[in-house]
Amino acid sequence: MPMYDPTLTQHATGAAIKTVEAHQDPQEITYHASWYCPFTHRGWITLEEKNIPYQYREINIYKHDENYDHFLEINPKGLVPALEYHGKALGESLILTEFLEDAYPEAQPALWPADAFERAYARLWVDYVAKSIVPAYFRLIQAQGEERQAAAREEYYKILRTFADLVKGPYFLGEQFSFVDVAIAPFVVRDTVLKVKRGYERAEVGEKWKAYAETVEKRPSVVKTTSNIEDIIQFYGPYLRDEADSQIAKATRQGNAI
Ligand SMILES: N[C@@H](CCC(=O)N[C@@H](CS)C(=O)NCC(=O)O)C(=O)O
Repeated sequence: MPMYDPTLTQHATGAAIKTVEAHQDPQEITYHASWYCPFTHRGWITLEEKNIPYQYREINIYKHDENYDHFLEINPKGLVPALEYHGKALGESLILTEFLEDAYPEAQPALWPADAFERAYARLWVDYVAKSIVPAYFRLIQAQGEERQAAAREEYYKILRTFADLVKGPYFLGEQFSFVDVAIAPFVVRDTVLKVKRGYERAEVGEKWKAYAETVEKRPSVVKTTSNIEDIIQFYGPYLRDEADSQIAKATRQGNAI
């Protein structure tokens, strides 16, 4: 079981706590979530964005209780988030967000473009977020020593610039807020961890990135699902010391993705 920090808050804080409180009644969807988790955040943004009814259930993967036992039963991989729908469950944040669009076609806004080519193009960039941006984010968080941190920071800047150059503005695809923005938004709001602890500056990536990041972090669905940044920074403590033993932390150490 991953390392547990007993002083860490066990529930959402800040704006996100109100959203949790507003979603306690049973619904067709139960969202098994952890307040600090960037992958959880993607599905949560999607649910809020599309105004789909859901029950939020906090899963503490560090301290097992009844919620956790049920979660593990329906989702044996044990990674949050999991989405429970009519007694069946889906894991993997990017897959369950797609499911929401397919299962609730009437729920607006649509997060995939209607045009087939545009949709494939959006998928390419969701894939880039998952395979290039997210691993580089964790490499920078877990990098130890100034030299390695500087190298990881430069690498992260470079990877973000490739993405930022293609931002049409205000969102990645232009006027439409899409799954590309959903995929990256949790890592945009969590870049304060890098700013405070790793010397990262948005402006170093470029002005276009800075403007995009400021737009994404102000999106109401993102604001409503984000806890206080001090709590998020505290959550990353073991990662910042490279002591975390979660699957993603281990994969990062071994140079793999999960
Ligand atoms: N690829 C997964 C990653 C999910 C993930 O790594 N979740 C973390 C919390 S942020 C987790 O459940 N870790 C538990 C563990 O590693 O044992 C997704 O996109 O949903």
